[in-house]
Amino acid sequence: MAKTLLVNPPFSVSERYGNDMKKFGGVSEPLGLAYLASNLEKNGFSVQIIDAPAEELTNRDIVENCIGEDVNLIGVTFLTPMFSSIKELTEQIKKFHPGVTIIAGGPHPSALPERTLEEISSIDVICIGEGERTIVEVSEYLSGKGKIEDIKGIAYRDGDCDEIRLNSPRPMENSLDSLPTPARHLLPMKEYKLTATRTKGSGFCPTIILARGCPFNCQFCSHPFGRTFRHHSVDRIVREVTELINNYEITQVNFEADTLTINKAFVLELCNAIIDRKLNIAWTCESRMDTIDEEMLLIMKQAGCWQISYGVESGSQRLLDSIVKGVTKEKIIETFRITKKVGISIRGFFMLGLPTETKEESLKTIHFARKLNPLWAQFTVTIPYPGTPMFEQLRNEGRIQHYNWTDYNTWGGWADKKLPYVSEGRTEEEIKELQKKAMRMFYMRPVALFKHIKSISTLRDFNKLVHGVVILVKTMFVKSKK
Ligand code: B12
Ligand code: SF4
Repeated sequence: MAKTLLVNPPFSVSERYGNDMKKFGGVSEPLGLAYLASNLEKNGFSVQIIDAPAEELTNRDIVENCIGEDVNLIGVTFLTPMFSSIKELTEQIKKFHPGVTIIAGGPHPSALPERTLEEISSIDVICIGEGERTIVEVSEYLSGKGKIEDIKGIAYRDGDCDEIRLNSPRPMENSLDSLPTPARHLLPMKEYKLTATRTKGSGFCPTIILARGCPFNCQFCSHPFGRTFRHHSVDRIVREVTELINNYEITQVNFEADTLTINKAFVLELCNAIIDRKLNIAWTCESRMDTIDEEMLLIMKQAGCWQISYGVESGSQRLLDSIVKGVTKEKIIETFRITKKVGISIRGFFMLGLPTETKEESLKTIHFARKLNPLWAQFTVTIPYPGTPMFEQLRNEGRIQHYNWTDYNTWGGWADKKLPYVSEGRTEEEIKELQKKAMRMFYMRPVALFKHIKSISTLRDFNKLVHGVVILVKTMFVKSKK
């Protein structure tokens, strides 16, 4: 029986964060592939997942050791900075296994389907958007059922004339519960450790996707799951948590959703169910500061939520408005206040180098972060990712400096990547230095250091703190390359 191989390509933590910061990076499960796999299994197809980052495999390992004679379809997933890895991997696959069909999906090829087929000639088909139904239809087509031109949501190379064809779009999945739970049994679950800043203890903290889609308009976001908020039922979520407790003995979990708290009734129902069924699980999530209130925070805390990540983005109201964040600084300050009041720890995300940002505004952002004083602050360099309104605008204005996708990394200051965009009147070196300076200005304060010392409960926490201080001190002496 023909088999499908789904591959998460090699993309190491040091490629993502740079060597110094790699200890803070995590390796998380490729849930997109696990969703595809469970749908293939449900439809009677044989499937295997290779997670190269978790299994520490190189492209060579994959090509030489993982592709059996029975494999007829290989599905690869990728984000923009994984471009070179995917290009090399798929070229090698085609060289050594020419008969295999390669389909690619994920945020980068979904945003640029035709361009990706032009830039990577070894890819045969691109899946645009959600892939659960598409992968099943492509597998059926390869086993002789149906026509490729009828498969919604793909772009492909027409074998006869080598032209690129784009089929009609696939509507987003209406009922998330109709999708089986991700095939975690095909993943090396024990290898996953979420980023050190969002886990307790050992770091083993699987993710469950609660909802998809977001109606807001942040200009830097690519909306891979569209603009309609769709959530799993509370019963299904409780079942998934229970499965993880029973199968992997988890004590903590990360709840992922584009905008979890947008639907208050859903959050209250979920928290009440977690409390009533005594799941006794510590969890983290992300939220928008204008969709949460004290009543929700209180019940979230009671249900086990210990940390929330908020995307603050900027300390300049002018910039918040220009990126269409839709939140005021007053609202941000108030949400931080009530979150701290109920005793939930905060991670704040801040963006540096936004379009038109001045030096003074960058400093304003760093000072705002200090004033808000979350336990963790993450300062990333603005990258206009394909599929975002920001990318479209900067491209149309001719302000994108290069399309070397592998350098599209928000940790470019640490990972030494050539930034694709530098805000007007600023230099690349300055923005990269700024990323490090922001971390120093935030963490090298007695009040921040004291908070971290107080939060130490394991040797891992202690090591994290010592390592953090050492790399920040190092940045005072080693300058970023241009
Ligand atoms: C959680 C998250 C993270 C987590 C963990 C991600 C992980 N598991 O690897 C953390 C915080 C670590 C993270 C880090 C980064 N992230 Co992130 N992240 C997300 C977020 C919020 C959700 C991702 C998720 O869980 N999706 C759920 C699964 C089910 O969806 P999926 O993987 O996309 O798969 C579906 C479809 O895409 C499709 N599909 C995917 N692959 C394939 C393959 C085939 C063959 C087929 C047929 C279909 C298919 O079918 C799947 C099922 O429907 C998204 C935003 C979003 N809503 O997607 C950003 C997002 C994916 N991240 C993004 C980025 C840029 C990054 C970083 C590169 C940032 C950086 N350092 O520069 C890193 C790289 C991380 C890595 N994987 O190595 C961007 C990607 C943009 C782009 N053009 O590439 C997004 C879209 C946010 C944005 N800015 O718009 N991220
Ligand atoms: S709130 Fe989050 S998911 Fe929604 S548009 Fe903004 S960044 Fe994207």
